[in-house]
Amino acid sequence: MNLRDRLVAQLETARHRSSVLTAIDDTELVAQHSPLMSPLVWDLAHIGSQEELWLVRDVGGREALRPEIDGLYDAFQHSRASRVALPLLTPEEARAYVAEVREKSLDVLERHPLTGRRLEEAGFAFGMIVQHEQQHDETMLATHQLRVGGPLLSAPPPPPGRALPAREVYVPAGESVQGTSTEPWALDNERPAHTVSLPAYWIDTHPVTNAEFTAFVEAGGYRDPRWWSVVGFQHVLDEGLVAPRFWSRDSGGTWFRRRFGVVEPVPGDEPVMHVSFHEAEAYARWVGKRLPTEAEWEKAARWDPEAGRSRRFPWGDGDPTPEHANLGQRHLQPAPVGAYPAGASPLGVEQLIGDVWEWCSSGWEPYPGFEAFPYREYSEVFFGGDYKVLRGGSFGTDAAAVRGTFRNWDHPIRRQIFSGFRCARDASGV
Ligand code: AVJ
Ligand code: FE
Repeated sequence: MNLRDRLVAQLETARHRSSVLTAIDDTELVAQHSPLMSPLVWDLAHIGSQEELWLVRDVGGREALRPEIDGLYDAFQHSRASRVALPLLTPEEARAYVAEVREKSLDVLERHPLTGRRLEEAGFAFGMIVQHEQQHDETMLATHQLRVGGPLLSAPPPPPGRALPAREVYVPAGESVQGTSTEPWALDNERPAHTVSLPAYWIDTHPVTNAEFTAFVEAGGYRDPRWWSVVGFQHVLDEGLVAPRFWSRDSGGTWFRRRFGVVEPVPGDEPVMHVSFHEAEAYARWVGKRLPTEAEWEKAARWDPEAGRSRRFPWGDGDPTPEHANLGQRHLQPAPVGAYPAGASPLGVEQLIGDVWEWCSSGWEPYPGFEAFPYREYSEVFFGGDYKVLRGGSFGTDAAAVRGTFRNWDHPIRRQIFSGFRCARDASGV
C-alpha cells in the first residue's frame, strides 16, 4: 500500500475506534467519571481540534472552521478535572465537528505531495495526528475503566499463555543504539539515535504477574516501609493503598478485580496492571531486584546480538501483527504470560510490546541532541518534572502509536493507566 492509502486507512482505523468508544449515552459522554480524566466528549472534540490545527490549518493552509472553540480544547488551558464545567460542544456537535474536520483533512491529504517542509516529509503530520487520536483513544479507554456501572464495551479474550523456559535472561555488557533518527513517525522525544554502553544485566522474560504480585500483597508488602521509597510509602499511607487499583478481596480472601464493568477473580497468569511506579519499585525491591532503566528496557527490546544492531521491534523490523503482540484494544485485558512466542526478542524476552505499559526507573528526560518538534508542548515542557518513563504500550495502545523506541511518561503515583512492569538486576558478582 502506498503512503497516502496507508495514511487514509490509519486515519479511518483511529476514527472507527473513537466512534466505538463514544457510541454510548450522552449522559455517559458528558459525565466526569473521574477527576483524573476529561469527559469523553472533551477527548472527542479535542481529537478534532488538534486535527484541524495541524492538518487543515497548518499543512493545508486553510481557514479555521471553529476558531472560537480553540481555547476550550487546549489541554494547557484547562485541567482535566475542570473541563466538565466548560461550555463544551454537545455530543452531537462534537461528532459533526470531527466529521467536518476529517472531510477537510482527507481533502488536504489527497492534494498534498507529502514532501516539502519537515512536517510534511513522509506524511509526518498525518502520522502524528493518527498517533494523537490513538493516544486519546487509549485515554478514553482508561476513562471507561474508571467509569462505574455495567459493561459498555466487549471483546474476545486474549490467546492462552504458556510456560516460558526461564524467568530471566542475561544481557551481555556492551554498546547498543537507543532512539531513532530514521523511524518516519517517531516523535521528537524518541530522537536522535545515539549509542549507549551498558554493563551486563539480567532482565525478566515476562512482566510480573498477578500471582507474583499477590504474594507481595499477602506478605504484608504494603505495610512494610523497607520496600518503598520515602515518598512512595507516604503515598501508600496517605491514600490507604492495600493492592493494585480496581482490586478487592472477598470475605474468603479471594482477590477480585473490576474490569470494564465486570467483577471477576484476578487471573494469576496475567501481567499485573493498574500499579503505580511506587508499587512497581516496592515489589522489585521485595524480590531482591529493581526496575530496568529505560536504556536497559530498550536494549532488551531491540538489540540483536547476532547482527550487532538494534531492530524496530523485539521480533524484527516488521510492523506488529496479532501474532506478535496484544495491541489495539483487540482484547480488553492483557494476555497471560507466554501468549506471544512470535513476539519474543532475540534474547528471549517476551511481551515487551503490548499487554501493559512497563514502568522504568528512569525519569522523563531528553536524549542528547533532542530538538522539540513540531511543538514544545508535546514532550519538552514535561522534561525534568516529576515523571517516570513507561515503555512498550498496552493492550489499549494501537500499533500505530507504539514502537521499540516509543517513550511514554506519567507521574509516579498514577495507576489508572494500563501500567505494569518487569524486573531487572545487576549482573555484577554473578
Ligand atoms: C504521551 C500519553 C503522556 O496523553 O498526556 C495527547 C499524549 N499529548 N495529547 C498524554 C498526548 C497530547 C500524552 N502522553
Ligand atoms: Fe491531546
